[in-house]
Amino acid sequence: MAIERTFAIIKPDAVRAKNAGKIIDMIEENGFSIDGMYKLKLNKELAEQFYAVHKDRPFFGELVEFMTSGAVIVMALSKENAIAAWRDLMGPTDSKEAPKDTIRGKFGTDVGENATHGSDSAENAQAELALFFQG
Ligand code: 3AN
Repeated sequence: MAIERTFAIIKPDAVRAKNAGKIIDMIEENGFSIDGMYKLKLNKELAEQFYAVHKDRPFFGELVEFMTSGAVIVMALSKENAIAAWRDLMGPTDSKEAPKDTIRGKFGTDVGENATHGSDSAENAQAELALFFQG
């Protein structure tokens, strides 16, 4: 199977709670390579652009407010089958339903404050990586 690259965010709730190091440990223990990584605070325009597919959802305003509420860490992760593997390691969107051995199960609170983001398809991975990692 080919090496794939995906895009990940450690969200403001996890950065605020000082769980970023533990999440990065889990990423490395699960065989991902971190090809790029930096910390930034998203502004409203970038958060709205990033989540544009959700702009008509009732939680869009809340989502943008949360994602701009503090620093995030963005990462380019690679391994075999990385897109699905990273979503498996994160667990389901609702942290309350996430198994305790997943990142959201360990560090998330609910469906909004769920510690991490991961691309859901090859197309979105490519677009999201291009938004945050040029060149
Ligand atoms: P995932 O991040 O697991 O791919 P999506 O794409 O359904 O989940 O949702 C994108 C983000 O929007 C989620 N990570 C979560 O932060 C937020 N979100 C999804 N559903 C809700 C909701 N019902 N209320 C608040 N925020 C939500």
